[in-house]
Amino acid sequence: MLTLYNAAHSTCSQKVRICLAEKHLPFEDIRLDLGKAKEHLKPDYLKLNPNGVVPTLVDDGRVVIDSSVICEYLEEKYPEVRLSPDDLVERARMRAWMRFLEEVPTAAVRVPSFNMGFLPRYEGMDRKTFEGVESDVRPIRKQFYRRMGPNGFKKEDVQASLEQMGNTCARMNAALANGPWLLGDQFTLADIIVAPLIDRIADLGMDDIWTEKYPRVTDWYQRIQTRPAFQETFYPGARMSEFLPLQPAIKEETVNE
Ligand SMILES: N[C@@H](CCC(=O)N[C@@H](CS)C(=O)NCC(=O)O)C(=O)O
Repeated sequence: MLTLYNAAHSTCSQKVRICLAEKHLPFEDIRLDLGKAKEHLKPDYLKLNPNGVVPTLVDDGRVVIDSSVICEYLEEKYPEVRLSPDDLVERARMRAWMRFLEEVPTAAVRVPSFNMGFLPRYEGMDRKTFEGVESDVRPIRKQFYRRMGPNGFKKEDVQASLEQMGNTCARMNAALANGPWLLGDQFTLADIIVAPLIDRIADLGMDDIWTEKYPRVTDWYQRIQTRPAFQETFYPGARMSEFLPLQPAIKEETVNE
């Protein structure tokens, strides 16, 4: 029996939902409110996931956290549908993609997402109140929230994030020369981990990062959207733009004080 604590629009949750759907694994879908209710920061949830983030998987009463780790766990525990290469060097290549995707674009995509979608929640809040109710309560995201502050990330932070997304697309475009997937013929966890990030950038209306320069990324994105697992994951309400009015990524007047 699998239970997934997750949030509809969370890119990390979407990574795991794609993986579960690709493997045709049914699961109990517990959707947390990360907004007003902050259900991911309640004591009972923190017992499962002390990082205070989603997703968390519970498999027969045993807890697994961290989206990429959960995907690798599912791959090992439920190998009937294979999402990683048999060849060990190729598997290492897939893992190198996964680490890169966690370190670079997963972190980068948060910056425009917060500025464009979540910032209005803090409108009118002074820094002290913001730190009391928003940054200081988050086990692993205090500094991220403090850096953002109630007025959003600075222009340079947004620009740096978009540059990192551009670099990711350049790497994808190069790898996809041997496509259709990042590792060649086989659809793997690497494709799964990057999919929600590319989808988020498209949802934010920033797909011009790849449309002109990296045509193989456009083709890959079209291809992955035709997979039933993708359709299942991105159900109505799973995209930020569906429930948040999007603001410009860069507010010229942002002083971040
Ligand atoms: N490394 C973690 C990161 C998870 C994460 O950052 N989740 C976000 C949603 S995508 C979250 O729960 N954010 C809560 C918050 O900002 O308070 C993973 O991959 O599972």
